[in-house]
Amino acid sequence: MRILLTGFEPFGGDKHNPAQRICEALSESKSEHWDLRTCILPVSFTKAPIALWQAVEEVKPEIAICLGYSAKADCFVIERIALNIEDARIADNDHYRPQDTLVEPEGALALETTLPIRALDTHLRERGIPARISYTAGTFVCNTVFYTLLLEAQTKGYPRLAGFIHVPALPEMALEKREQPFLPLEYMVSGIREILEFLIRG
Ligand code: PCA
Repeated sequence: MRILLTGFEPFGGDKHNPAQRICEALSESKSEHWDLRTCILPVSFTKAPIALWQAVEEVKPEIAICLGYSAKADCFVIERIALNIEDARIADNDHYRPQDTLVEPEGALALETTLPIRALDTHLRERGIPARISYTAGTFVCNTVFYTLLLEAQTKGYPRLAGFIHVPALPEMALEKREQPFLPLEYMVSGIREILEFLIRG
C-alpha cells in the first residue's frame, strides 16, 4: 500500500522538529505491508501547500498522514478538523505572518479528517500508547497543510485516508524549555509505525 508521511522543518527558533526526525527514521524502515514515501515540508504558508500538493501528485498515496510538532502536545494528538483560517501568532520561516486570511478563498469553513480517529484512539490506548482526539490543529502552517490535504483528497479521490497528527517535543528540546512535555524519538517512531499498521489493516 502506498503511504505518504510528511514532517516539517524546525521553526520558531527551535533547532529540531520531531515530525522531521520521525519521518527520517521511518523512511529507512522497511515493511512488507507498505511502500512508504516521506517528505519534509517547509514551515511556510505559501510553500508548504505546494510541496504537499507535489508529493501527493507524485506518490498518489492511499494513505497520507502529515505530522507536526506542537509545544502543547503531551501525547499523539489526532486532529479531527482543519479550519479555512490562517492566523499566525509568530512569523513562518519566510517571515510571513498572516492574520485573518483564508487557506482557500472558495473553500468550506472546515473539513474533517477521513481517518477512523475514534477506532485509532481506542486502539492506541489498548496498546498502552497515550493519544487523544483534538478538535483544532490551530491556525498556523500545520492547519494550512491539513486543510490543503483534505481538500486535495476530496477533489481527487486520493488519498482515501488523510489525516494530521501533532506530536510533542523531543527530550533535547525540553532541555531548553522547562515544563515542556516531551517523548523520546524511538517512542514516537514506534507509535507512528503502530498507527500506520493499524490504518493499513483497515
Ligand atoms: N508545527 C507547526 C508548523 C510546523 C510544525 O511542526 C504547527 O503546528 O502549525
